[in-house]
Amino acid sequence: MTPADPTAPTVVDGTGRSEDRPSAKASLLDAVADLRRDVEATRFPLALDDVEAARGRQRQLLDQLDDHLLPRLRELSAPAMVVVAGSTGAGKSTIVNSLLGEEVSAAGVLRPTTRRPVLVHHPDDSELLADHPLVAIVDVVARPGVPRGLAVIDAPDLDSLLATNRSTAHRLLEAADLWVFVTTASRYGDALPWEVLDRATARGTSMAMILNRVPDEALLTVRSDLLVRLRERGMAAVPLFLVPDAGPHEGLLASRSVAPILRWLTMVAGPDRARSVIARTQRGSLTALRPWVDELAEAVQAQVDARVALQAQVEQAVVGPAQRALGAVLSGAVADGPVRSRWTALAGRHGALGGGWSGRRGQGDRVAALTTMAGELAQASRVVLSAARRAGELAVRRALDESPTPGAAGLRGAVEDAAATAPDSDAAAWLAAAQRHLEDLAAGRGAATGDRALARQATRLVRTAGAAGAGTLVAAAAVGLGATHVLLEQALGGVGARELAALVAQDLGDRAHDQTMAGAAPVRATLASDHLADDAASRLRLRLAVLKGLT
Ligand SMILES: Nc1nc2c(ncn2[C@@H]2O[C@H](COP(=O)(O)OP(=O)(O)OP(=O)(O)O)[C@@H](O)[C@H]2O)c(=O)[nH]1
Ligand SMILES: [Mg+2]
Repeated sequence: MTPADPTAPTVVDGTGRSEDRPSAKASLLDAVADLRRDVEATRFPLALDDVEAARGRQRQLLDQLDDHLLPRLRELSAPAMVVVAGSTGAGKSTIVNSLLGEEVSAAGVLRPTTRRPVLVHHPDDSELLADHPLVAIVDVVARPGVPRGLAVIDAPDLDSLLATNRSTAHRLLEAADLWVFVTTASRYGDALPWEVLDRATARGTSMAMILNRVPDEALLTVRSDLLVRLRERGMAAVPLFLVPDAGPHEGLLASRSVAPILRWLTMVAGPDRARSVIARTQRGSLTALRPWVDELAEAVQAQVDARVALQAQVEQAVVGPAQRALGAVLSGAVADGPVRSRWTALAGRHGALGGGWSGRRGQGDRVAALTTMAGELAQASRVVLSAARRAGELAVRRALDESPTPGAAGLRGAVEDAAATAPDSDAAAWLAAAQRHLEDLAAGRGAATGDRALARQATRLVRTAGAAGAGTLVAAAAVGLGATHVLLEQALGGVGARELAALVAQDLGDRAHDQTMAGAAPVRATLASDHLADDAASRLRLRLAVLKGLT
């Protein structure tokens, strides 16, 4: 490879591939390719006001990178893209045909109104164009009448009633190395031409203006008026071509009408000129896309800021309810109601648990009764855990409803979609944990490690009531069923019973607390997106800084 020089003339070998093709500095190509990847990967998870605009900017940026900058950096020797654009009926197709001296439409590629763009190039440039992404959306025609080094594109109307025409035309402009804007004597005062020209200026794109269908008598006035307007907009250097009105006619314009345009294009196509047009537009677009990337980065930052606010609001919203859920468990909410009345029935004089606790007689009945109690406890704790979960969800929903932060409403869906399913398994897990705590005690593990007497007492309790039954007793005592606590004290002593019950109560309280906190889980999951991370905008900003350093 020879040193990259974007203005160096191209030497093309017999295959049409250049031996000595100027290549963009690899680092610039890499930087633009990196930028493109990060622009494409950018997402806006929160429904903020500016999201649609930002997505539009993102698409525009990608079009510009894909259709113009990247192909240009990869293939500096590809022909300069000359896009002929303007309003419908301005005479774009007529002018392109007249420049070629033949109706490209005669080949059947043009309709009365251009919908599919036509790209005409010199046959020798075919290979250099083959990989260009625009080839997919245009009809490609090779004609020796086109100066080498140029590809002239007849675009659909820019301000079309047809959305597809509009978007194609704008996409072509993003891809262009040179804009040729065609308007008419009667329409050049419209807003469109000037908006488009301003855009080209802002992007640093090379351009020319063709004023078509100028009546002879108006020629002088129109010319001076236009020159004044161009000068006022800092566009004095824009080449201006006036094409006289041909009157009612079909087909091509007289060749002398378009001769100045053809001369100019041929000049522009000269190797040095074409390269400098290309290089100028490329510099322009590299500079012009900076504010776009900035805009995207800012939109990402707005998402991050909203995420920070929403996260704080949602987390704040569940703290109180979670604390209350814990408090409710510790103050005996699970023991109230069915659990207590069932115990009263079972432990009453005629109940299975009524005839003392440890005798051999009636042991089967006692185990069955404890199983029934376990069922009641599971049911009651499930109810409390579900309520805790719902309280969390409700608090989150309310926080979102009342939130002044944009994007809050869009998160409601996440809360509504989540089904409160967890408490079932959590209730069973808690009962299992109660049994495990007791078994730990019996095995000499846990808080009272080393208390041999307590371990023996616990072992005896497990043997008497069965592991599950003893666990149930512990769970019942833990949720505040006083009578069971008395039994537990008889079995383990005052301190042992209190500590074990407190441990198991805290376990359930923690589960209730966590259930409430889990009410915020769906929102938390949405907000945990990488696209909302603190440094989400910094990637784009970094790409921008690298690009600034290279241009
Ligand atoms: N009277 C008159 N008609 C012209 C002149 N130049 C072009 N036309 C006619 O204007 C009509 C529109 O011209 P086109 O070349 O199809 O216009 P266009 O800009 O390509 O239009 P779209 O493809 O719809 O965007 C055609 O019927 C042309 O023959 C002119 O100088 N005088
Ligand atoms: Mg047309």
